[in-house]
Amino acid sequence: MKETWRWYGPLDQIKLSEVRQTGAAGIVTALHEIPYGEVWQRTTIAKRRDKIRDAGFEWDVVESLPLHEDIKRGTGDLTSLFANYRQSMANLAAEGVHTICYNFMPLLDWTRTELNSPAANGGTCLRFSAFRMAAFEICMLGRAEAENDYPTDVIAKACEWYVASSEEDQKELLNSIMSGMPGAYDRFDIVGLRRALDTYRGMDAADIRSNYRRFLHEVVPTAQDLGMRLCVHPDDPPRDILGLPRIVSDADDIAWIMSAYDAPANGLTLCSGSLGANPENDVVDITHKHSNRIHFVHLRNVRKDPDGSFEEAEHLSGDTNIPALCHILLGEEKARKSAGRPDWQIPFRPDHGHELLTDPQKKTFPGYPLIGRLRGLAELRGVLHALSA
Ligand code: DNO
Repeated sequence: MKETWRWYGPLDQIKLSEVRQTGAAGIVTALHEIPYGEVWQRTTIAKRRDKIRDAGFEWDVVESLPLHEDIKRGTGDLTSLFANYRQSMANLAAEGVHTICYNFMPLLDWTRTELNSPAANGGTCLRFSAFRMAAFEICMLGRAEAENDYPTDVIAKACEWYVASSEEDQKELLNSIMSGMPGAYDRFDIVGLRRALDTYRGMDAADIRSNYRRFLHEVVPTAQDLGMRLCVHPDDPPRDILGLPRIVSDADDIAWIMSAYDAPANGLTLCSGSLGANPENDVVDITHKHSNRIHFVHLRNVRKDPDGSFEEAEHLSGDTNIPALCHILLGEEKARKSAGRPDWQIPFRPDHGHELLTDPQKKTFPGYPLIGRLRGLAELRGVLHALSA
């Protein structure tokens, strides 16, 4: 498997020369500065690619070519949005980038309630606490229906927290929940978030699914023609959030997506951490079932609590059997290679990492410190070496 590293471009505090020292061979990045829905122009793509090449890497994966919210909502000038998406894909392909990760999460990308939760050996990790999320939804946002989404003991704890919280605590919680959106994306305040949620009012999973099916039918044929691989990232956490239906959360969802447009270009980003946060998900089984459609992999682990909370564990501890996933993926690579596919190698990246040692001194994006990820990469490299021997 090809070792890659997520780099946020010129915004990133971690320089490509530092990434070199991790031993990673490829880069995962995006043109974060371009507003959602606009075309990624060839010259801009080429300039970023050349910067990556000059540092000794290939730009292996785009993460993400984001979807404008209108596509998920099924509103607005969809004809132009689909045309722009196809044009961006064509421009990327023309500049030699062929794998595109994206997600179909309404409004928010990944969601955590704490960005600096203490980890067992020192250092900190990202955490999702059910009661903090409940406190946010019920007490801060005032979303009435949220009371139906949590058990009473979680709601009681949420209210306790809220009553004891300072303005600073509430600000920090809002900031943590909004942090899954690096780059030039929208950050909502409470009023803005209420307004944004209203734009989805009345929509259910079936509506979002039909918008997703339309998107796939609009773009996958072009991806096929261009020899590109699209790969959807699972919802994180893999469940409805803020009353917004999420449709890329479990085995049934993924099976639905793969059959909604049955072609190799309609693929999956296997994110072990996202899928692993749902106790119903057997990540090893999902990997096994869809290995021929996995075009990109995020390796990460989570430790779950019974109430739906979870924390990001070290890469090789936690609830998911990462070596078992690696074993399946190495087998899949072998099968692709013997079928003579030039693109047999599957790029993966150590997804997230704890903040360790001097990491806090660099103001990196939450979940993306240098040393914590380097530790994860080194451990995963060891597993892959051992399994390939
Ligand atoms: C979090 C990431 C996600 C991912 C997007 C893909 O760290 O895994 O933000 O990049 O959901 O579109």
